[in-house]
Amino acid sequence: MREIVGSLLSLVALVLAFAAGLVAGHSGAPLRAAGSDCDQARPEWLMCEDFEDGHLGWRDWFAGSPFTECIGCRPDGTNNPDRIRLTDDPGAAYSGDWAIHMPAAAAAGFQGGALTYRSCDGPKRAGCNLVGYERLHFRTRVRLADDHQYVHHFLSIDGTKPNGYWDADGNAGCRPNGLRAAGTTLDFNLDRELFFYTYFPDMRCDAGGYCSGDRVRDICALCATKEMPCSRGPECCWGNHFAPDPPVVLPRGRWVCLELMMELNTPGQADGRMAFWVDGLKAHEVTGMRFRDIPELQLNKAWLQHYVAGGDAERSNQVWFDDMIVSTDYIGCSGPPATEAATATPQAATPPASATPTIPPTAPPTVPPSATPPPSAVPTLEHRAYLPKL
Ligand SMILES: [Ca+2]
Repeated sequence: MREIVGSLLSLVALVLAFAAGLVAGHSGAPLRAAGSDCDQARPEWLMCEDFEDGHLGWRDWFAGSPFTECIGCRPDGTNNPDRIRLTDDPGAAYSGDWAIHMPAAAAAGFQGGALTYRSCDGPKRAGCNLVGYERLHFRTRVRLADDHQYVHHFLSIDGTKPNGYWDADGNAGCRPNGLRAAGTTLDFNLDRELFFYTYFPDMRCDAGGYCSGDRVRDICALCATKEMPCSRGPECCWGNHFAPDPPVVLPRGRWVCLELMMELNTPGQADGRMAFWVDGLKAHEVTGMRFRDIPELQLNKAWLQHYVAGGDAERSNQVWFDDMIVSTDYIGCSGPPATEAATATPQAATPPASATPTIPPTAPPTVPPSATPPPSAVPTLEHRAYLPKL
């Protein structure tokens, strides 16, 4: 009897403690939203942002966030809500209540926005010294509006030397020299077919034609100031495309789990890689890349970007992001930790035209019981249907 009474008392104490914890949670720091991937962070994750502190307002949220720069924000640190905003509109978030919304509104000339993560050595700040990595994975939940048509540039992984914070920026037109910066961007075209848009030392560049006269002179002059002179003669370099065949389409109107990976090569060898996954299915992998010639050039930046410049579009192209993660290993979409190898089935990497990519048996992209995403976010046969576009 005493034991039973003791057990009952323990139970009562447990209930009271639990209730007290809930009250403390509500009166103190805000409780994290149920279902966020950030609640189950893994050791290899460098950052995880679920935007659930959005109720703090832009400035305070940004100060506490892992991001160092914002495109679509004003010099005083506030956001232009016509370009980038935190939202708790009903149904707008994948996890919890909050997400980031880039409305590309008419009042902003239909321009998009971006948030930059850098792996700072110490507290985050623009211009910090950087910790570099040989391989980075960048995963986000993304939802394009039903009528989304266009983005100029989308999600990027980049890298520099530890003290070269800005060296990965503003290099458009220049052939990388393997010493200064490396990176890749996951873009999609007007049919929403995904592809890597990549600069690398052995890339194909344009010469002659439009790339003549003042234009190429200006480009080569700019590149020379960035230690990337046109040493192979006058040329204009734009990211080379690496696309899966058949194409893989980024759906509109629902949340998609999108992950990209970049792995640097061993200096002196062409063994670099890049890959991307859609809803946990490997959609494309590129191997044999030479991105760099020195070990000091490493990866240190992930760019949550929906870049639409002024004059690019004549209508809004809206996008929402939630649950962004940067990791040194494969992230996946949910559930128990998976390994990249588990998903890297040859069939999924380079599907023959008639094949339907299959969900790897060892890493099912299922939703954990604690998460309650909208039903449309659960991979179904409908997802497979868009993968092999005929
Ligand atoms: Ca969220």
